[in-house]
Amino acid sequence: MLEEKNKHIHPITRIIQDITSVFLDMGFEVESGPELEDEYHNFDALNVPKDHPARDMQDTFWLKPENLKKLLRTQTSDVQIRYMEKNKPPFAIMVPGKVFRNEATDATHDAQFHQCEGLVVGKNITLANLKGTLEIFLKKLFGKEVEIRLRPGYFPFVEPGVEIDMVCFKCKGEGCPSCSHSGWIEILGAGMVHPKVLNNVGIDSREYQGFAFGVGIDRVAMIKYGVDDIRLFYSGDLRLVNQF
Ligand code: 2U9
Repeated sequence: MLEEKNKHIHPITRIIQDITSVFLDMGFEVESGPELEDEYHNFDALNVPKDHPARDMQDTFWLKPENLKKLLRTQTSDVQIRYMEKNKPPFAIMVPGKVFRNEATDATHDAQFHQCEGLVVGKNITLANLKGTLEIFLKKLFGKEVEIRLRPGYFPFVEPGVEIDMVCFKCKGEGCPSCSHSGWIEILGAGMVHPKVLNNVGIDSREYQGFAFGVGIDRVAMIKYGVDDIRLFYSGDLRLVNQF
């Protein structure tokens, strides 16, 4: 694809291409949507409680005047909500995109970053489908030797929610500084779509089930390419981009 030596693809774009191609191969469609959102599609429809801290000024960039309730999306799930408002199941979609959080930055957090979120809705969809699909995804992205485990996790838009870890690449599970000596690296959040979320978009949750997941693209790029500060991706420093 890169015909000339002096052409480079930004590492975030590259990971988005890699992830997208894995899901296209599995029959997913790719969707996108607005970065400037309303409170309903970013929070209410996703079952995020009115008093949830994520809605605070400290965590979300609200646009002025504040009474208009417009914000910079904090997750790409608003796109899945918009898709479900217009389409009937069954479907499998994935949404790569930029999201924003109003928080202090450090080596692993930035005010903007990228996510890839997927959503599968149909009849008789189970947690086994979630586990199988995401195991295939991680093996295609990181290599066949990937080993995963599921732990319980909480996200308002899924029930049950799970966090998915992979055995640490560096120490193969022995424990090292990269994995905080646990032997595992957290890579995905996921779960079965909350019945309230399906009902909010007019899908009968007694007839249909779904699973959803989210992965931080910057985190994948940091792990895959050994980049130790997320802010480098947004610094515009060509010394980073020229290596890809
Ligand atoms: C709909 C319903 C449910 C998407 C999900 C996560 C769990 C998750 C994080 C991964 C790293 C965000 O970038 S990150 O910090 N995401 O843990 N995302 S379930 O669930 C959905 C999406 C859409 C309609």
